Order: sequence, then structure tokens, then C-alpha cells
Amino acid sequence: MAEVGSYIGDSAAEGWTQCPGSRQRLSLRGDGVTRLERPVSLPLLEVPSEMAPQKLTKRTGSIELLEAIGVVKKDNGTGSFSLLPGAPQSFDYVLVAQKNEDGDHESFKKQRDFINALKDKKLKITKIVDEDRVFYGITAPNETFETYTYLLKVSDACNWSCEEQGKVPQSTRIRIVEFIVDHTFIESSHCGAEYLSDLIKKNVFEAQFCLHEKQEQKELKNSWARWTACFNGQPITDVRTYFGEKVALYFLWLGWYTFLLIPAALVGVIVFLYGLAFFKTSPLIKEVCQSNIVMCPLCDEKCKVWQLSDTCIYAKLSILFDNEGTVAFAMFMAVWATVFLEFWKRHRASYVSEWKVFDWCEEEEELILQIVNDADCESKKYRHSYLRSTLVMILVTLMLLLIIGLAHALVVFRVIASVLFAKPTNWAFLRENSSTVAFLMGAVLHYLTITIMTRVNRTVAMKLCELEKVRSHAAVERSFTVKMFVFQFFTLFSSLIYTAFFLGRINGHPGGYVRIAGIWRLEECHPSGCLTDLFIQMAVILILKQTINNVVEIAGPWFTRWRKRLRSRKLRQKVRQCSKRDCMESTPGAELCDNCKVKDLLRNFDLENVDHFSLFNEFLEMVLQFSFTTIFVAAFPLAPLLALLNNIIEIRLDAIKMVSLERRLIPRKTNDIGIWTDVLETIGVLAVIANGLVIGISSDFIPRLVYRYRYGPCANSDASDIDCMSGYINNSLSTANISDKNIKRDFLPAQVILSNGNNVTYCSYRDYRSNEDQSLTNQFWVIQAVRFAFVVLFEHVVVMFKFIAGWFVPGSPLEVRNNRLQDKLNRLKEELRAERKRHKEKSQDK
Ligand SMILES: [Ca+2]
Ligand SMILES: [Ca+2]
Repeated sequence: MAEVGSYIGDSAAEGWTQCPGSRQRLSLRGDGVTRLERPVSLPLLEVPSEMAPQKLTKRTGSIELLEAIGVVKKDNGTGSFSLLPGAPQSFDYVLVAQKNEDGDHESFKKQRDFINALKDKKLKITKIVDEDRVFYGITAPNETFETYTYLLKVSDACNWSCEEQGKVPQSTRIRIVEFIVDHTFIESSHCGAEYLSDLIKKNVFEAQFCLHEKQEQKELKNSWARWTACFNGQPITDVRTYFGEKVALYFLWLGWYTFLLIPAALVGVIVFLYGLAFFKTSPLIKEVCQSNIVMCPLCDEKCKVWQLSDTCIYAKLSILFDNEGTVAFAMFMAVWATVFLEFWKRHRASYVSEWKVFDWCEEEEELILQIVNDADCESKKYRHSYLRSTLVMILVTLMLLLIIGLAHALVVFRVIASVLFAKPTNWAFLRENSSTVAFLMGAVLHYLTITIMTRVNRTVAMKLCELEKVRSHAAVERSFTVKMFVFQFFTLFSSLIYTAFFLGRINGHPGGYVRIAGIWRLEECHPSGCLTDLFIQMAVILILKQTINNVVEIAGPWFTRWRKRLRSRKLRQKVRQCSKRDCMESTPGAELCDNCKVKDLLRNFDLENVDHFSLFNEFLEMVLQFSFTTIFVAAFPLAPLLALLNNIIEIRLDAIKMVSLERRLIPRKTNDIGIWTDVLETIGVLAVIANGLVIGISSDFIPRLVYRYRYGPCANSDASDIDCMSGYINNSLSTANISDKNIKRDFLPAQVILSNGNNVTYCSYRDYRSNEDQSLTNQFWVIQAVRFAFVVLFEHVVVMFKFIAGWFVPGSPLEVRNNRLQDKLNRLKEELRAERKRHKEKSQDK
């Protein structure tokens, strides 16, 4: 071990070197400019240490851009935590157990065994007994970290991270100790090997966590985790130092996404305003408002025939988001998603290069940690079995069928409920508003299904991952992410997909309505068009769901802290004699006094628990929101605006939660947001398809286009004074003769009486069918053909734009590649130098 230590010491002391092969000297200055100078006859290996440049790399344009636009707070690349000491003020890691006086009790024995197992691994355990709890403070010896640093140095990918350069930062210490504690087990006679997670389930231990550092916590609170900092840049380097790269990349990603939502929201609002400009003047609205067309009943029994002019207001509303601007906006958003992702890749590359983790490999680090934990460990082999894969595939399919089935069940529920509520035996209020009540109950049920299914999905995804038996933790995480995202996506989107593409399209026509079990007629679209339903649903989900989620997100941890603090107030008073100033203003690196330690432990214990999924949940929430803002954006141009407003709050909310309300997240080192990049790319592709379909199928864009150029007054005449769209509404409706015996069967006599008491003989409905035999007209097929052509054309054009945008923005900036090259060169030179030095020392010893 001693040899390893000195080996590391050598490389840490010197960061400057000379190319032995060439006769020219490379001088690296602090500002990162590399110059060639005349050869100086400095002897090899004797470079004054003060010449060692602190920073070898130049900051990339990508980082400067992010700082200039205010996503990231300006700093010199090291952040304000450069003094953060390697060792935490009290302990690397903490275990908590209920106090148990009974020495023969089984859980006490297990607790003792586990602590002894930790001691066997040379961890220093400090036992602190409080009123009713026992705290075990764990500190790892320096050898552990020396082994880790050495292994990093000789690893394939993880070298040249800051650990390799000799200093083990606090985040790494915590990560290593957490890994060791998590992978320590005790042998028990009847349960086999029991790990900490098993012991926590069996209540042998109550909690495990790492501690917040008071000073840094306070600084982060001031500069980042407070509501008044909403429009300040994020101190991303500090976040990285304190919470690790994974959390920092999440906030960097969220910051960039939020910033790019500004142009999207602006364009969305302009499209909305464009609709508003035609609000009153559109000939279509005039036609609806002045028509005397009688429409067919929208449901069985209770619904009556109605006047088209009754929907005057709705028609105006639908013009707001169903116009030509929407098409342009959908295309814009598809390209926007690509630009967002491409630039994200650049920003990520710049930052991970700045943080020296460009080539970092989580799986390799896991191997290293395994050796650190147990030098004789066996490797977990890669495994693949077609049987397992088939099983997983079948189970995933079944789960998806269940989720889609639930969405259908909700549709059936609404249809049946609205009929049942309308029964004359019911309460009058319910009878009159049966469809509204059914709709509201459907919405509540939908929300409940989402809430319940989120839990079910998580459990199923976990079980499936266990079934797959993948090798490393990183692989489990990838596999879990994909499954969980797919399940959640379908849970949230299947009802939207139904509304967008099926509602009102599969319900037949007078004389031939489609009925569930031959009894209950399917729902119709909103009187003003099928896009309105989608619009309402999107608005409800985005406004309600985000608001409720945010309240739950902040109130949950806040309530936990408040409840626990109330409980431990008594304990707190006991340790108050510890002066507050001593705890807060202890010099960096110094250990806390004993009373301060207890206070610190209690303070951290009172916070909400965190686990491997804490950050995953944050990501999932945001990626699902990204799906909402891109996939059906054609139906709801205001989605980016709502997302923007939410995210400005979301960044601070998550920050406050992580800094003040939750226990400290285990700082994870990574160089990417993982499989989320692929998920986002997939969403980008889905968005192109879905928006094409929404415009082609759900909106009235194509029928209007066809009318204008083929069936309208402009199609056959060159006169310029007529409005090309006049007569469109009439043209888009078909008429049913109620005296026809086929149609008569569908309506009760009470249904065909207008509100003014007149009996009607004809009613209209939205479709292109012949008035005589209800067969589809030529125009219907023309429209179908144009729809198909439009979807194909739209998709090709947008995909082409996406490709061009993707090609135009190169994935990793030139500076990043150059920096990486420089880093590699420096590392190799250092290795050589250290090797020569050792060689020299050896020969001197002889
Ligand atoms: Ca939220
Ligand atoms: Ca969140």
C-alpha cells in the first residue's frame, strides 16, 4: 500500500511536463494558451512546482454562451467551493438504528454483526447514543481512497478525472463509502446473506444517509436554492462539487430546456394571437353564428336536436388554435426539438470536458468500487438469455395492453355513466347534467388511474429489471428508465391518443351509430370540432397536473421535516449548549465538536429520505413534460408557455427541495444524462409523426384546403370579389332525413323537437355522406387522399429539416476535442515522468 501512496503523491505534486521526444518546449499558461517556445536546457524532471498551471484548458464557447444568456452563473471554472475540504466535517456516512437495550434480541445481534462487518473493512465507526436512537458515524481510512485513486489511474476510461490528479473530493468519499456500506453483508443462519437494504426492511436499521455540509448548504441557499433567485443563473460548478455530476447535469439540462422554451413560448403566443386576429372576421365563424342549420342529437335519449348557431362561441374559440398558423407552429416545434437536443449535446460535452469526466465510464467505476470493497471479489458476468428476453417482452406487452385497456375502460365508463345518470328515476340535478357529471367523474377517475398506475408501473418495471438480471447498476438504471418511461408515457398519453385520432371518427352516423354492446352510443366530438376536445384535455393536464404535482413535490418533504422536528424538539434542547457559532463557523477541514456532531446528525435525520430514484423522478417528470410540449403541440400552441412558467418555478423548487428539505443525495459521477438522451430523441421523432397526424387527421385544415381549391366557389371561377371559404360549413355537414325508417330507429320522438317546440324532419351531422342513402361521397375520399398525402409530405419535410439542423450543429465543440487531446498528452507525459523518477530513485538506493 505504501508504494501505491507514494506513486499517487508523485503525480499529484506535478502537473507540468515536457515532451521528451522533441527539442521544443510546450508552455502551458494559466489562461490555457499553448505556445511553442525555444528549447530551454532545463533538466528533465526538475520543473519548479509553482510553474504548474492550475488550469490547462480554455473555456469553450458553449459554456460562455450559457453564461452569457444567464442559464449558468459566471464563474472562473472552479466555483466558489474550491475550498471544500476532502473529508466531511463529521462523518462520511451515517447509519441510524432504534435504541435497543436487550442484548439478546435478534435485531440487536444483527446490528452488532453488521457494524463488526464494517469494522472488518477497516472503516472507523463512531457510536453516538441519543435519547432513543443510536447513530453510527462511518469514516473511511485514507488507504481506501488511495486504492481507489490507484485503480482509477490504471483504468481504461476513468483516468484523468480530478481524483486521478491526487485529491479525493468529498463527493467521491461519500460515493465510495456508500458503495462499501451497501455491499457489506452479514451471514445469518436462515436468511443467507443479508445486505443493508434487507436489514432496513427488517427494521434492524432505521435509515442510512450522508450528511449535508452546513457552510456549503448555506452558500447554495443564498446563490441558488431560493425563490428570489428565479432569474439568476445557476452556480452549476458549485452544484457539481456538492451534489455530484449527475445532479449538476440534470439542472444544466433543465436550465437549457427552460431557456429554449422562451422562443417556443413566444412563437406559440404569436400563433395564438394570429388566431385571435381572425377571431371576429373569419367567414367560417360568421357562417356558424348566422346559420339556421339543425344538428342531430349528440347522444341517445336525453340529447335533443340543436341549432348550429348555439355553438357560435365555441366556433370562435376553435379558430384560435385550428388555423394555418398551427401547421407552421407544429413544424417549428419539430425542428425546435432537434435544435434543443443538438445544442444540449454540445453543452454537455463542454461541461463534462471542463469537469474532466469526458471519458468517464460508470460501469468501470463500479468494477473499481467492487475491488475497493473486496479485493477478492468475483466479477458479475454478462448474461443474455433468449428465454428471459422473450418473457420480458411478453410481460411488457401485457402491461401496455393493460394500460391501453384502462384508457378504453374510461371511455366505456363515460359512455355508460352518462346514460345511467340520465335515467328518470335519478335526482333531477344529476339527470339534467348527466354528461357533465360523467365527464367530470371520468376526469377524476383518469387522475386516480394515473396516480395508482404510477406506483404499479414502478413496481412492475423494478420486477422486470430483476428478471432481466443485468450486470451492473448502470445497466439496471438504463433498463428501468426505458421501461418506466414507456409505461408512464402510455398511462398519460393513451387517453390523449384516443381523443386525437379516434374520438368522433368511429361512432358512425344517423341510421348506423356504433354502439357498445349494441346499447350505448359512443361519444361525439365537441360541437365545434374534434380538436377542441384535445385542446381542453391538454390544458387541463398541463395546468392542473403541474400545479398539483408541484404542491405535492414541495409540501411532502416540508411536512416530513416539520413532523420530525416536532418530535425531536426535546432532543434538540439537550444539545443546545453547543454554541451555534462554533458549529457554523468552524474552519474548513476542521472537525466539529461532539455536541455539534449530534446536532448535525439530528438535523439531517429529520429531513425527507432520498434514494436511487429521487433524481430519476425529477427527470421523468420533466421528460414527460417535454413530451407534452412537443408531441401534441399542434393542438395546443400555448403548451410551451405553460411549460416555461412551470419550469422557472421547477428549477428553484427542486433546488430548495434538494438543499434544505431532503437528505443529501449521494453524489454520483457521470458524463451524461444517460439513456434520457435516447428517450428525448425518440420523443423528437414521435413529435413529428404525432403533429403530422394531428394536423392531417384531427384538425379541419385539410377539409378546408380541399374545399377552397376543389369544391368552393373559387374552384371554378376567377372572380376575385367572392370569399373562397363561403359555404364551407354547409358543405362539411351531411343531412339525415328523420322520416327515413332506418334513421327513425335511432332517435326518440322527444329528441327531434327543437327548444322552441317545432318538430324537425331533417337534421345535420359532421361527415361527408350522401343525403339519400348515407353512403360516403366522393369528397370524403378526396379528403382522405389529401390527408394521407399531407401526412407523408409533412413528415418528410420535417424529417429533412431535422436532419439538416442535426448536421449543422456538430455534437461536440472543437475546443472540447482539443482539450481532451491535451489532457491525454499531459497524462501520458506525467506517467512517464513518474516512472523515470522512480527508476532513478531505485538506482540511487542501490
Ligand atoms: Ca414539478
Ligand atoms: Ca421536480
